[in-house]
Amino acid sequence: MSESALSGEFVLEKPNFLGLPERSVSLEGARFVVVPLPYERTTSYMKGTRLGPQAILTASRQIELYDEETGLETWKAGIHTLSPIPVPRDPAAYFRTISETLEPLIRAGKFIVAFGGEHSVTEGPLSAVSRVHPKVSVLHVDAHADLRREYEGSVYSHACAARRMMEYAGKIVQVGVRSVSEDERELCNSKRVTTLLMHESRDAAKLTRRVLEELTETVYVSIDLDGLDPSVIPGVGTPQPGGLGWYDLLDLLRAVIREKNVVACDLVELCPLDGQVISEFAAAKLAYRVMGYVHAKGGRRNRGAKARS
Ligand SMILES: [Mn+2]
Repeated sequence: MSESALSGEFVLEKPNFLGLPERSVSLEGARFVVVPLPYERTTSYMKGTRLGPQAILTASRQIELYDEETGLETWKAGIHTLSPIPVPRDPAAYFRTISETLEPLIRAGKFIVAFGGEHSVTEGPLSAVSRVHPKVSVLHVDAHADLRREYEGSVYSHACAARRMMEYAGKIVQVGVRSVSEDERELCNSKRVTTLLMHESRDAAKLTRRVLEELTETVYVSIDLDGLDPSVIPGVGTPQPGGLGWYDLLDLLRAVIREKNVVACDLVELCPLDGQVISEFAAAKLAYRVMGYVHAKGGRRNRGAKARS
């Protein structure tokens, strides 16, 4: 697919989502901006989430540009891939740099798709979104509640991701959760956090209705890939049995994107496994499908606007 491969010489290319050639994906013209965040500091079990963004970008070259579910060629709306932002020693400085980079793009109405890296990276794009949309709420897909104030001495631990989200969003709605510590329990289903435990939400249609009731109008979607069943994505840093099926998650995301104003999402905690590619491929396909749902909605809205005028 790449031009360098066709010409037979090896050229190190900037890895673009879907392998799109650089000239087709200017930042100015793009509806979607892919943000690789290869940050890993505090993983506590399997190491390797820093390799996640590159693995997703590489796998994305294998995706059909035509999306068989939406019937769209979403890439034609423009998907620009940013170069990875260098990771400094201080996590707060890193998240600030990400935030400052993304804020003008969000103001310009571009849809951000960030790839982690460990779950701590959510702080970067979410803080940028919250400055543009102060009433944002978060749909948080995860096997873990991630509500600890600090973990192993750091407030920026991946185990504190949802607690950090509360700094930027008034409401967090958690789905797929099947691992909660005793001290996280009091925050679960408190005023600002709705935790829909996996074993109590096996009916996907009911789950979707509940999520739509709890979210505000403007939504940030944070997907820790361990929220999915490990049969869909086995390559994650801290796997848990059970979880959302592929189609359960798609049904939920399709409904939320249709009913709410989803402005950005992240897919985090991918930890590539040796000898298999299903995890990064599924993550890449999930990201493209999310873009497809957003693009499909834009099309409907535009047609609706024309019909009314
Ligand atoms: Mn998790």
